[in-house]
Amino acid sequence: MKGRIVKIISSSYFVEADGRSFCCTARKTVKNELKLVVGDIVEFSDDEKVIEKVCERKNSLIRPYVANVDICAIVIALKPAPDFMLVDKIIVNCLEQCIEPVIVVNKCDLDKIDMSDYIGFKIFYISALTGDGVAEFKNYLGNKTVCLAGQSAVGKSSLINAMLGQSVMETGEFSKKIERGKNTTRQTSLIKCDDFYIIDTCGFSLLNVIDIPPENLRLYYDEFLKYSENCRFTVCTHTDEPDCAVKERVGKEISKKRYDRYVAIFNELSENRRKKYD
Ligand SMILES: Nc1nc2c(ncn2[C@@H]2O[C@H](COP(=O)(O)OP(=O)(O)OP(=O)(O)O)[C@@H](O)[C@H]2O)c(=O)[nH]1
Ligand SMILES: [Mg+2]
Ligand SMILES: [Zn+2]
Repeated sequence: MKGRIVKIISSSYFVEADGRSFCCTARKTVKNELKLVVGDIVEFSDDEKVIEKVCERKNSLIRPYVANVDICAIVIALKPAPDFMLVDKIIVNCLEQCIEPVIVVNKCDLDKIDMSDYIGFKIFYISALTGDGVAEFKNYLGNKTVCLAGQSAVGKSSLINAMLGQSVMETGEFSKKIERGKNTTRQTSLIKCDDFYIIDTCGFSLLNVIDIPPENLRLYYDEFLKYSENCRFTVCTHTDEPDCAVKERVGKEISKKRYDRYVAIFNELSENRRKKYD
Protein backbone atom coordinates (compact mmCIF):
# COMPACT_ATOMS: atom_id res chain seq x y z
CA MET A 1 0.00 0.00 0.00
CA LYS A 2 1.01 3.57 -0.53
CA GLY A 3 0.51 6.21 2.14
CA ARG A 4 1.91 9.22 3.89
CA ILE A 5 3.75 9.40 7.19
CA VAL A 6 1.69 11.55 9.56
CA LYS A 7 3.57 11.00 12.81
CA ILE A 8 6.69 9.25 14.08
CA ILE A 9 7.12 7.97 17.61
CA SER A 10 10.56 6.42 18.02
CA SER A 11 10.49 3.49 15.57
CA SER A 12 6.76 3.54 14.95
CA TYR A 13 5.67 5.24 11.77
CA PHE A 14 2.02 6.23 11.59
CA VAL A 15 0.98 6.10 7.98
CA GLU A 16 -2.29 7.31 6.52
CA ALA A 17 -3.47 5.38 3.49
CA ASP A 18 -6.91 5.25 1.91
CA GLY A 19 -8.32 7.29 4.79
CA ARG A 20 -7.11 4.78 7.37
CA SER A 21 -4.23 4.92 9.80
CA PHE A 22 -1.58 2.19 10.01
CA CYS A 23 1.16 1.78 12.57
CA CYS A 24 4.22 0.59 10.66
CA THR A 25 7.83 -0.21 11.22
CA ALA A 26 10.49 0.32 8.58
CA ARG A 27 12.90 -2.06 6.86
CA LYS A 28 16.45 -1.51 8.07
CA THR A 29 17.65 -0.97 4.51
CA VAL A 30 15.14 1.86 4.16
CA LYS A 31 16.17 3.46 7.44
CA ASN A 32 19.85 3.22 6.54
CA GLU A 33 19.24 5.03 3.30
CA LEU A 34 17.62 8.10 4.79
CA LYS A 35 15.84 9.31 7.89
CA LEU A 36 12.09 9.06 7.39
CA VAL A 37 10.18 12.21 8.19
CA VAL A 38 6.60 13.36 8.46
CA GLY A 39 5.23 14.06 4.99
CA ASP A 40 7.15 11.24 3.34
CA ILE A 41 5.19 9.12 0.87
CA VAL A 42 5.95 5.46 1.52
CA GLU A 43 5.07 2.01 0.32
CA PHE A 44 4.41 -0.60 2.96
CA SER A 45 3.51 -4.27 2.96
CA ASP A 46 -0.15 -4.81 3.65
CA ASP A 47 0.27 -7.85 5.89
CA GLU A 48 3.32 -7.03 7.99
CA LYS A 49 2.95 -3.21 7.97
CA VAL A 50 6.58 -2.72 7.14
CA ILE A 51 7.74 0.27 5.12
CA GLU A 52 9.61 -1.10 2.12
CA LYS A 53 10.18 2.03 0.08
CA VAL A 54 10.25 5.81 0.38
CA CYS A 55 9.09 7.64 -2.72
CA GLU A 56 11.28 10.38 -4.10
CA ARG A 57 10.76 13.62 -2.20
CA LYS A 58 9.54 16.74 -3.89
CA ASN A 59 11.41 18.72 -1.28
CA SER A 60 12.36 18.66 2.38
CA LEU A 61 13.44 20.88 5.23
CA ILE A 62 15.70 20.10 8.17
CA ARG A 63 14.02 22.55 10.52
CA PRO A 64 11.17 21.84 10.80
CA TYR A 65 12.01 18.31 9.69
CA VAL A 66 9.37 17.63 7.03
CA ALA A 67 9.08 16.44 3.44
CA ASN A 68 6.80 17.14 0.48
CA VAL A 69 5.32 20.44 1.52
CA ASP A 70 3.96 23.14 -0.78
CA ILE A 71 3.76 26.05 1.62
CA CYS A 72 5.64 26.89 4.79
CA ALA A 73 3.73 29.32 6.99
CA ILE A 74 6.17 31.17 9.21
CA VAL A 75 4.18 32.09 12.28
CA ILE A 76 5.18 35.10 14.36
CA ALA A 77 3.47 37.02 17.14
CA LEU A 78 3.89 40.08 19.30
CA LYS A 79 4.79 37.72 22.13
CA PRO A 80 7.29 36.03 22.07
CA ALA A 81 9.03 38.94 20.34
CA PRO A 82 9.61 38.09 16.68
CA ASP A 83 13.09 37.04 15.64
CA PHE A 84 13.28 38.38 12.09
CA MET A 85 16.69 36.82 11.49
CA LEU A 86 14.99 33.47 12.04
CA VAL A 87 12.19 34.48 9.66
CA ASP A 88 14.67 35.45 6.93
CA LYS A 89 16.60 32.20 7.32
CA ILE A 90 13.45 30.10 7.08
CA ILE A 91 12.51 32.03 3.92
CA VAL A 92 15.87 31.27 2.27
CA ASN A 93 15.66 27.58 3.17
CA CYS A 94 12.12 27.36 1.79
CA LEU A 95 12.92 29.09 -1.48
CA GLU A 96 15.97 26.90 -1.96
CA GLN A 97 13.65 23.89 -1.76
CA CYS A 98 10.95 25.47 -3.94
CA ILE A 99 8.56 25.77 -1.00
CA GLU A 100 6.42 28.89 -0.92
CA PRO A 101 7.02 30.89 2.26
CA VAL A 102 4.14 32.89 3.68
CA ILE A 103 4.12 34.86 6.90
CA VAL A 104 1.35 34.50 9.47
CA VAL A 105 1.20 37.26 12.03
CA ASN A 106 -0.78 35.73 14.89
CA LYS A 107 -2.18 37.29 18.10
CA CYS A 108 -3.39 40.36 16.23
CA ASP A 109 -5.91 40.78 19.05
CA LEU A 110 -2.98 42.11 21.10
CA ASP A 111 -1.37 44.69 18.82
CA LYS A 112 -0.07 45.07 15.27
CA ILE A 113 3.50 44.27 14.26
CA ASP A 114 5.26 46.48 11.73
CA MET A 115 5.80 44.27 8.69
CA SER A 116 6.91 46.98 6.27
CA ASP A 117 10.25 45.19 5.73
CA TYR A 118 8.45 42.34 3.99
CA ILE A 119 7.12 44.00 0.87
CA GLY A 120 6.15 41.44 -1.76
CA PHE A 121 5.48 38.64 0.71
CA LYS A 122 2.14 37.04 1.31
CA ILE A 123 1.26 38.02 4.87
CA PHE A 124 -1.80 36.95 6.87
CA TYR A 125 -2.87 38.91 9.93
CA ILE A 126 -4.80 36.60 12.18
CA SER A 127 -5.84 35.79 15.71
CA ALA A 128 -6.16 32.13 16.58
CA LEU A 129 -7.88 33.31 19.76
CA THR A 130 -10.71 35.33 18.18
CA GLY A 131 -10.64 33.56 14.81
CA ASP A 132 -10.00 36.78 12.89
CA GLY A 133 -8.31 36.13 9.54
CA VAL A 134 -8.27 32.35 10.02
CA ALA A 135 -10.78 31.67 7.23
CA GLU A 136 -8.79 33.76 4.78
CA PHE A 137 -5.63 31.82 5.59
CA LYS A 138 -7.50 28.54 5.27
CA ASN A 139 -8.90 29.50 1.87
CA TYR A 140 -5.41 30.22 0.61
CA LEU A 141 -4.29 26.67 1.28
CA GLY A 142 -6.54 25.00 -1.30
CA ASN A 143 -5.53 21.37 -1.52
CA LYS A 144 -1.90 21.88 -0.58
CA THR A 145 0.33 20.65 2.20
CA VAL A 146 1.34 23.42 4.56
CA CYS A 147 3.74 23.23 7.47
CA LEU A 148 3.73 25.74 10.29
CA ALA A 149 7.11 26.92 11.49
CA GLY A 150 8.30 29.35 14.11
CA GLN A 151 9.31 30.03 17.67
CA SER A 152 7.67 28.27 20.58
CA ALA A 153 4.40 29.84 21.79
CA VAL A 154 3.66 31.94 18.70
CA GLY A 155 0.44 29.91 18.40
CA LYS A 156 1.05 27.27 15.73
CA SER A 157 -0.99 24.59 17.48
CA SER A 158 -3.63 27.15 18.45
CA LEU A 159 -3.97 28.09 14.78
CA ILE A 160 -4.53 24.46 13.83
CA ASN A 161 -7.22 24.17 16.49
CA ALA A 162 -8.84 27.34 15.19
CA MET A 163 -8.82 25.93 11.66
CA LEU A 164 -10.25 22.59 12.75
CA GLY A 165 -12.83 24.28 14.96
CA GLN A 166 -11.91 21.98 17.82
CA SER A 167 -9.12 21.49 20.31
CA VAL A 168 -7.06 18.70 18.79
CA MET A 169 -3.55 19.96 19.44
CA GLU A 170 -2.18 20.65 22.89
CA THR A 171 -1.28 24.28 23.45
CA GLY A 172 0.92 25.81 26.12
CA GLU A 173 1.64 29.10 27.72
CA PHE A 174 4.21 31.70 26.95
CA SER A 175 6.48 31.96 29.96
CA LYS A 176 6.76 35.56 31.15
CA LYS A 177 9.62 34.58 33.41
CA ILE A 178 11.91 33.31 30.67
CA GLU A 179 10.25 35.39 27.89
CA ARG A 180 9.98 32.26 25.77
CA GLY A 181 7.60 29.45 24.98
CA LYS A 182 7.69 26.15 26.80
CA ASN A 183 8.06 23.92 23.74
CA THR A 184 4.66 22.36 24.17
CA THR A 185 4.57 20.52 20.85
CA ARG A 186 7.18 17.78 20.98
CA GLN A 187 6.27 15.89 17.83
CA THR A 188 5.75 16.83 14.25
CA SER A 189 2.37 15.68 13.03
CA LEU A 190 0.39 15.93 9.86
CA ILE A 191 -3.35 16.52 10.03
CA LYS A 192 -5.90 16.48 7.27
CA CYS A 193 -8.19 19.50 7.32
CA ASP A 194 -10.81 19.93 4.57
CA ASP A 195 -8.85 19.52 1.34
CA PHE A 196 -5.42 20.39 2.65
CA TYR A 197 -2.84 18.88 4.95
CA ILE A 198 -1.36 20.87 7.78
CA ILE A 199 1.79 19.97 9.69
CA ASP A 200 2.25 21.09 13.27
CA THR A 201 5.89 21.29 14.26
CA CYS A 202 7.99 21.94 17.35
CA GLY A 203 8.96 25.54 17.98
CA PHE A 204 12.61 26.47 17.49
CA SER A 205 14.72 29.58 17.78
CA LEU A 206 18.01 28.55 16.16
CA LEU A 207 18.49 27.76 12.52
CA ASN A 208 21.30 27.46 10.00
CA VAL A 209 20.80 28.47 6.45
CA ILE A 210 21.15 25.48 4.15
CA ASP A 211 24.69 25.00 2.84
CA ILE A 212 24.67 27.09 -0.35
CA PRO A 213 27.55 29.03 -1.92
CA PRO A 214 27.41 32.49 -0.30
CA GLU A 215 27.31 34.15 -3.72
CA ASN A 216 24.00 32.36 -4.40
CA LEU A 217 22.24 33.80 -1.36
CA ARG A 218 21.30 36.90 -3.38
CA LEU A 219 19.07 34.75 -5.61
CA TYR A 220 16.62 34.26 -2.73
CA TYR A 221 15.98 37.97 -2.27
CA ASP A 222 13.32 38.97 -4.77
CA GLU A 223 13.60 42.61 -3.79
CA PHE A 224 17.23 42.70 -5.07
CA LEU A 225 16.50 41.26 -8.51
CA LYS A 226 14.91 44.40 -9.91
CA TYR A 227 18.09 46.41 -9.38
CA SER A 228 20.89 43.84 -9.65
CA GLU A 229 21.07 44.02 -13.44
CA ASN A 230 22.52 47.49 -13.01
CA CYS A 231 25.34 46.32 -10.72
CA ARG A 232 28.78 46.65 -12.31
CA PHE A 233 29.50 42.93 -11.87
CA THR A 234 27.20 40.25 -13.23
CA VAL A 235 27.73 38.13 -10.14
CA CYS A 236 27.54 40.84 -7.51
CA THR A 237 26.95 39.68 -3.95
CA HIS A 238 25.82 43.22 -3.07
CA THR A 239 28.23 43.36 -0.15
CA ASP A 240 31.69 44.80 -0.90
CA GLU A 241 31.60 45.31 -4.65
CA PRO A 242 31.89 48.81 -6.12
CA ASP A 243 29.03 50.29 -8.16
CA CYS A 244 26.42 48.02 -6.64
CA ALA A 245 22.93 49.09 -7.70
CA VAL A 246 21.32 47.10 -4.88
CA LYS A 247 23.27 48.85 -2.14
CA GLU A 248 22.19 52.16 -3.65
CA ARG A 249 18.54 51.26 -3.02
CA VAL A 250 19.03 50.17 0.60
CA GLY A 251 17.00 52.36 2.91
CA LYS A 252 14.83 53.33 -0.06
CA GLU A 253 12.97 50.56 -1.93
CA ILE A 254 15.01 47.88 -0.15
CA SER A 255 14.54 47.56 3.58
CA LYS A 256 17.73 48.33 5.48
CA LYS A 257 16.92 45.76 8.12
CA ARG A 258 16.34 42.99 5.58
CA TYR A 259 19.58 44.01 3.82
CA ASP A 260 21.62 44.06 7.04
CA ARG A 261 20.35 40.60 7.92
CA TYR A 262 21.20 39.47 4.38
CA VAL A 263 24.81 40.60 4.93
CA ALA A 264 24.90 38.81 8.29
CA ILE A 265 23.66 35.56 6.70
CA PHE A 266 26.12 36.04 3.83
CA ASN A 267 28.98 36.37 6.33
CA GLU A 268 27.76 33.30 8.20
CA LEU A 269 27.76 31.25 5.00
CA SER A 270 31.22 32.55 4.04
CA GLU A 271 32.56 31.69 7.47
CA ASN A 272 31.11 28.17 7.26
CA ARG A 273 32.75 27.68 3.85
CA ARG A 274 36.11 28.82 5.19
CA LYS A 275 35.87 26.40 8.09
CA LYS A 276 34.91 23.57 5.76
CA TYR A 277 37.68 24.02 3.23
CA ASP A 278 40.54 25.27 5.42
N1 LIG B 1 -3.72 36.60 22.72
C1 LIG B 1 -3.56 35.54 21.95
N2 LIG B 1 -2.98 34.44 22.45
C2 LIG B 1 -2.82 33.38 21.64
C3 LIG B 1 -3.27 33.39 20.30
N3 LIG B 1 -2.95 32.21 19.73
C4 LIG B 1 -2.34 31.48 20.69
N4 LIG B 1 -2.27 32.18 21.84
C5 LIG B 1 -1.67 31.71 23.10
O1 LIG B 1 -0.28 31.53 22.92
C6 LIG B 1 0.19 30.45 23.73
C7 LIG B 1 0.99 29.47 22.89
O2 LIG B 1 0.18 28.85 21.95
P1 LIG B 1 0.56 27.46 21.24
O3 LIG B 1 -0.46 27.22 20.20
O4 LIG B 1 0.80 26.40 22.23
O5 LIG B 1 1.96 27.86 20.56
P2 LIG B 1 2.92 26.95 19.65
O6 LIG B 1 3.46 27.84 18.59
O7 LIG B 1 2.20 25.74 19.18
O8 LIG B 1 4.09 26.58 20.66
P3 LIG B 1 5.07 25.27 20.67
O9 LIG B 1 4.23 24.05 20.51
O10 LIG B 1 5.74 25.35 21.99
O11 LIG B 1 6.03 25.47 19.54
C8 LIG B 1 -1.06 29.83 24.37
O12 LIG B 1 -1.15 30.30 25.68
C9 LIG B 1 -2.18 30.34 23.50
O13 LIG B 1 -3.39 30.44 24.22
C10 LIG B 1 -3.91 34.58 19.80
O14 LIG B 1 -4.32 34.71 18.66
N5 LIG B 1 -4.02 35.60 20.68
MG1 LIG C 1 2.58 23.75 19.44
ZN1 LIG D 1 25.24 44.53 -6.40
